[in-house]
Amino acid sequence: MQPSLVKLSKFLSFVLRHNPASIGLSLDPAGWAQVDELVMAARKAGKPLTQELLRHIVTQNDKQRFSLSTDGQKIRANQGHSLAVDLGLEPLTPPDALFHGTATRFLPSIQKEGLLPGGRLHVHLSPDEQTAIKVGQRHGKPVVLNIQAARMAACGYQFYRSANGVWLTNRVPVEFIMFP
Ligand code: HQG
Repeated sequence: MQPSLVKLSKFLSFVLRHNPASIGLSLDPAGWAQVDELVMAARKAGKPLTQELLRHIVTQNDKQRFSLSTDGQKIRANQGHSLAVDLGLEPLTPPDALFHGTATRFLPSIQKEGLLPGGRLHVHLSPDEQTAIKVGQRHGKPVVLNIQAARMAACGYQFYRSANGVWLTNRVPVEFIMFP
């Protein structure tokens, strides 16, 4: 994607996951914004967004971060929220293992507390190690933790999978984490 579109995509992530009020927008309880309202609010905030660009970003996004409603009138982020939205995801049985990419500097704290959602609603887990490495690199020297997801599920922890394939859970206690 062109750099200018990546910039707009990051702006959309910020607005739709964290701060719609920053451009005077509101989301419904399921996290949806009206496409026409979003485009108008973004333009008022000085962003060169159009409906056409927005639809291009949704379809071309490398991680499929956004969904349009079936009628195409609404848009929401698929995951990553700090706002308390209810995406309506059904609990799902996870695979035996999932992966969490983080940075080595967080390990001492994770070894004490397990994985916590921090600023977001969920802890994010990847289905494969390659993706987890990329996620970890965003924070520093990457390290991949192996999460015993099936064992967690057997102990009553719930898992969800976002529309773009990210596994979500509320927290991961340290006894379910295999450190490298
Ligand atoms: C760490 C991206 C200390 C955790 C990605 C992570 C993902 C702890 C950081 C999505 C901790 C939070 C989310 C503890 C967790 N002590 N550190 N007890 N528990 N951490 O960005 O998972 O490109 O909020 O390991 O692909 O890195 O934006 O979460 O390093 O799916 O679409 O605290 O964001 O997606 O960082 O990334 P983040 P994340 P997008």
